[in-house]
Amino acid sequence: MSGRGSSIARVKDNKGITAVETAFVLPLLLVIVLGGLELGMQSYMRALMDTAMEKAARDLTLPSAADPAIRDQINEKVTQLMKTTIPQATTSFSLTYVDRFSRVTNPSEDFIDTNGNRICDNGETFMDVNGNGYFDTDATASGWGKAEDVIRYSVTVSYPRLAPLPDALGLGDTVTLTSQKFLRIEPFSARPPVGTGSC
Ligand SMILES: [Ca+2]
Ligand SMILES: [Ca+2]
Repeated sequence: MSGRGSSIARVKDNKGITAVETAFVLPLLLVIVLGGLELGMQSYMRALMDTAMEKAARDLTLPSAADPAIRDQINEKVTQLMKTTIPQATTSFSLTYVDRFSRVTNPSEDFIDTNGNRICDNGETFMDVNGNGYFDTDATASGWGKAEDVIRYSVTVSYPRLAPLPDALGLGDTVTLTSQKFLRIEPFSARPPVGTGSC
């Protein structure tokens, strides 16, 4: 092959290599850019959600929050704030309660473990915290609770993923964020006494 012919061949080879490199690099670059945008939006939505929940949790400490209609209004404010950024955003709220903060991490009702086996048995006495007549290893209850109870108020926010990231990344089409706040109901009324039972 002449020198000129060899140069032309090298140029063609280089173009081929460049085309192959572009075919590999472009999708990767696109994923990086879209992923960055997605993470930025998630970060913003999470900050927005936390701000909304902070305000909602403060409102829930007011006596008026004992009214379910008022709590619905508080939830709606959170929802509307999330929708200001992404109108398709949906929210789901949850309220549960226990009688004290330590029961958030250790939700079992207390009992007198006379035989030391860490199980409420053999007629051992338990404190029926949730008043259902039974010993519960998890005394967490749904709803608003009563005076001095500790409320766990949580929200799940979902919205369609903005960037069409490949399913191969396993990210799915929907972004789901959660936030929770703990607050104590003020003793606006007398706390009812806790009964006992026998396992
Ligand atoms: Ca026992
Ligand atoms: Ca019980």
